[in-house]
This record gives sequence, structure tokens and C-alpha cells, in this order.
Amino acid sequence: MTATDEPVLQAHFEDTIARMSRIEPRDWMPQAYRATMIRQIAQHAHSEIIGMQPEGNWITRAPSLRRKAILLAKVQDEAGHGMYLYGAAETLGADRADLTEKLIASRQKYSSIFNYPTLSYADVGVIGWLVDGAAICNQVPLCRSSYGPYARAMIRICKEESFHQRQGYELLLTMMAGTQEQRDMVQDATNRFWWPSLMMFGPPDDASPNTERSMAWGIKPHTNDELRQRFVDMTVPQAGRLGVTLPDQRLRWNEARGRYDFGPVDWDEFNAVVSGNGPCNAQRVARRKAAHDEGAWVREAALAHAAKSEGQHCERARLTTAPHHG
Ligand code: FAQ
Repeated sequence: MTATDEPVLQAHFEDTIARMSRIEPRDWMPQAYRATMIRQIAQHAHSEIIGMQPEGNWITRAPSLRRKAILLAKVQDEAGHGMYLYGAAETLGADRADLTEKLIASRQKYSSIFNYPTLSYADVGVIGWLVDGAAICNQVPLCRSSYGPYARAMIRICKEESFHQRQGYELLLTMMAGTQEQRDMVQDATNRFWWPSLMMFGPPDDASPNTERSMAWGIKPHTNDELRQRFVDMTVPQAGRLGVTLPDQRLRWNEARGRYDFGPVDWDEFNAVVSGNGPCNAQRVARRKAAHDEGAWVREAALAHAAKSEGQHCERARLTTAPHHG
């Protein structure tokens, strides 16, 4: 590419975005678009992988075989989501080992929500209901994101997240039909996860440095506050049907707006968690690092196997193409 090509390529890129068509890996894209996509996809992938820990904490203590099988499958799905997303980041030239190193060194972020502890089995249900619910609200619009591999990965991820959300809600309905102690556990888990779930949508629009440009590039179709409001409107009736109270005195229907009003989010808490000072940040990253270190022999074995298979493949190719004598 020469310097004179760049305006033409830039115009083609902008036209692709304006037509709501997709940018594909081999297409030219501005360096800042590539960097933004890698940032968002990597943070999303890290969130899925770190997000296995809070629920994974309960696999060995699930109350029945059925609940254990469901939880195992859900946590495995999250690993799968992380893999598709790292794959999508690789199509942009990112190196997966490098992304993992950045996560472990706390140089890349993951969602704030996974820095809160899971104190009872009701937390598994509330994570499905609220955390997967918020994830769906945020991610369904991303199926129309301008970067092809990310948008396509999001379609399957959203289908699985919807299923996760329903399993969480079903678990909570079962607990709410149980003993008073079980109902109290659900209420307590709701109280702890409600505000952190609202924080998942990111800082308020006037403090979100990336939103404007990401919207202009078709990466994000909605602002953080729009999606937060959508989530509140979707969730309040679900809380009513469940029979739990959302911990917000200011939550009420606003007839004029046709939406729920809600109280202020504690952005100091959000900033503290995002900058590494949440209740479980150190534990989550240490666990991820330990798992990565413990997996070193698997990566080495896989590489050795791949090299050996490649060697055998070359040898077979050499023998089949070699001239026959005799
Ligand atoms: N936590 O300018 P903005 C899941 C960062 S997956 C931590 O508004 P942007 C599945 C942000 O990255 C959950 N950091 O940024 C599951 C930026 O960082 P920078 C993850 C946050 O990108 C369920 C800075 O603050 N989902 O839950 C958070 O335009 C159950 C400024 O923010 C995704 O990643 C936060 N909550 O908008 C798994 C979805 N919010 O610039 C297991 C894709 C913001 O320093 C169990 N991502 N930051 O690098 C997105 O939609 C966007 O990236 C937003 C943030 C909306 C998260």
C-alpha cells in the first residue's frame, strides 16, 4: 500500500460502515479501529474466562446431580465463548498467548461483575438471571457489530446466554417455592448482585471515552446508559414475578417516560473494582495465573504432537512424490 492508496481505502472502509455491511479480517481498516476491536474482544474473552470462576466455585457443592450437570455445562459454555472470542481477536492479528499474559499482568480488563464473591447457591441462580440477563441485553445488539468475526461469534454466544439466563431464573423460581431460608438466600443474592449488574454496562455516557467513536464505527449500536435502562425495564417485571424486591428505594415506573426511574449507581465503587480493588480481583487473577501455569505441560505436549504430525505428514508427502526405482 502506498500513501496515495490510503484515502481510497479509508473511503471504502467508511462506505462499508455506512452501508451497515461488515468489515472482514483481510479488509483494510484504520489502525485505531483494529486496536479498539482487539481491546473490546479481548476484554470480552477475558470476562468469559474469569467469569467461570464465581460459579465454578459451586460445582463441587451443587445440591443435586441435576444441578451439578447444569452448572458444569454452563461453565463449559463460558470457556467456549472465551475460545471463539480469542479466535476473533486473532483474526485481527492479536496473539492469544500475549492476550493471556496481559490479563494475568492486569494490563487488560475484564468485566467488573466477576470481582464479587459467590456466597450461596442462590448466587448461581442470580448470576444466570441478572448477569446473563445484562450480558444478553448488551450483546444482542453486538450481533450487528461492524466487525464480521465478532458479530458472528456473538450470535451463538447470545443463544447460549439466553439459555443460561433461563436456567438461572428457573433455579430461582424453584428456590422461591421452597423454604423461607431459601427465599431469604435468593433475596440476599439479589441485593448483592443488583447494583454490580447495572455497572456491567460501563460508565455513564458522559464518562465513557470510547462510546462516541465506537458508535460511529458501528462497533456499538447503543450507548451504555441506553442499555442499562433497557435492562432495568426488562428486569423489574421479572423480579415481581419471582417475588423478590430490588434494592433500590428510587425504583418506580415513570408514566411520562414510559420507563422505570432508578437510583444512582455508585460509580466510586465501579472505579475501585475496575482499577483492581474489588473484593475478589486479586484472587481471580491469581487463580487464572495458577491455571495457566498448571496448563503449561498441556500446551507443550500439544505443540510437540503438532510438530510430530507435521513431520509425519511431510515424510508421507515425500515418499508418495519420490520417483520409484526398481
Ligand atoms: N468492567 O468507554 P467505555 C458475560 C471499561 S460477558 C470492567 O464505556 P466501551 C458473560 C472499558 O472497557 C461480560 N471494565 O468502554 C458471562 C474501558 O476500558 P479501556 C463482558 C469496564 O468499550 C455471564 C473503560 O472502562 N461483556 O457477562 C466495564 O465503549 C455469566 C471505559 O468504558 C462484554 O465485554 C466493566 N463493567 O464500553 C460469563 C461485552 N465497563 O478503555 C460468565 C462487550 C467499561 O480502559 C457468567 N463489551 N469498562 O480499555 C462492550 O459492550 C463494551 O466494551 C462495554 C464498555 C459496554 C463493556
